[in-house]
Amino acid sequence: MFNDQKVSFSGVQPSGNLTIGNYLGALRNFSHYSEAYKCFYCVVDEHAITVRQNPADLRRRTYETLALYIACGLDPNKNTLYVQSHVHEHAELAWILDCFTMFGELSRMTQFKDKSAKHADNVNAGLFTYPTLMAADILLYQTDVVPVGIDQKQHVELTRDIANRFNQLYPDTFTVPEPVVSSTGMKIMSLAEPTKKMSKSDENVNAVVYILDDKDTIIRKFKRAVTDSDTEVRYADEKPGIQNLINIYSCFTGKKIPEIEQEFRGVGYGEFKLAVGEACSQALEGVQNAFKELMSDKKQLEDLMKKGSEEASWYARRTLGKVRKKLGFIQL
Ligand code: AQP
Repeated sequence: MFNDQKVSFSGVQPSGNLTIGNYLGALRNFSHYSEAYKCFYCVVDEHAITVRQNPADLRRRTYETLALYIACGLDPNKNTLYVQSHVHEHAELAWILDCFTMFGELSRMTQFKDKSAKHADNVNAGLFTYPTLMAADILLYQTDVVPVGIDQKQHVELTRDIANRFNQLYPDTFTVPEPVVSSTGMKIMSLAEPTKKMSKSDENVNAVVYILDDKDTIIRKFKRAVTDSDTEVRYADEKPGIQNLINIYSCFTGKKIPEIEQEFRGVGYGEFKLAVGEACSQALEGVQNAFKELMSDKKQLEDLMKKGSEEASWYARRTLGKVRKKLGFIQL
């Protein structure tokens, strides 16, 4: 909370091309707060380097992610949109919070376990302390709500623990944030392995539908989605592929699960998959058109990055100043 106004904060890493998982689990929900909350939405490029990135790709994706924020409905005049590395207070507060985070807590983070297994040749300290940088991102803005997909809930819960620990020693420093996980789209699964989360860094491009995929590609990917040997479109745990497709269809059409089961009763998987692909590509068309226009003017995107980072820095400086004072650092 800043000056009696509630705050929403979230971010997306430019670590790959954004997926419909990122869109349905996070991005699409950001704009729900634009009217009533002070909103900070950040392209978290510093998080992305916990895994090796090609510099040219990282740069391009940083522009693209900012453009997608706007294309997905975030008005830069109503939301503070910026790039994490442009606001140095994030990294500075992260170091301080490292000193208030326990080794055991970080060791228990599911994402650390998954990513260190996936990148066994590069289990760097940044991968391990990623959640304290995320805590710094959130706590710098006195955040009340953090809209995220379910995979990030554990990190927001750790952020709450860190904030409470700090507040106990130094009262009234941080607002303790709440994770907000939307009831639909909280975890979109891979089309190739439907028991695994859809991820932008998945090497199998057919497992992932990107927000910017064209209609034919989207339909082809859904047609090839792994399902089961049954033919019934039914929402059941033993049918993870179909369950995932029903979820996706529900997110894009707003239809409820029983209604979808009814709509596709007696119809084969082929027809259902085609309908999912069409609903998805139709819903993304407007986002894709807006994205193309935004990307045609890089100078405008840079101006927006500058405006956003100046706004964010003002708030970040206030919180960091308070933290430094409470800790006993000398103010010159
Ligand atoms: N499959 C998903 N379903 C629902 N929500 C998802 N999110 C990610 N994947 C899904 C949500 O998107 C937001 C941004 O995610 P991130 O960029 O911070 O990193 P992530 O959670 O690690 O996402 P990815 O796509 O899996 O990236 P990589 O492959 O780089 O690790 C978050 O709110 C996240 O919950």
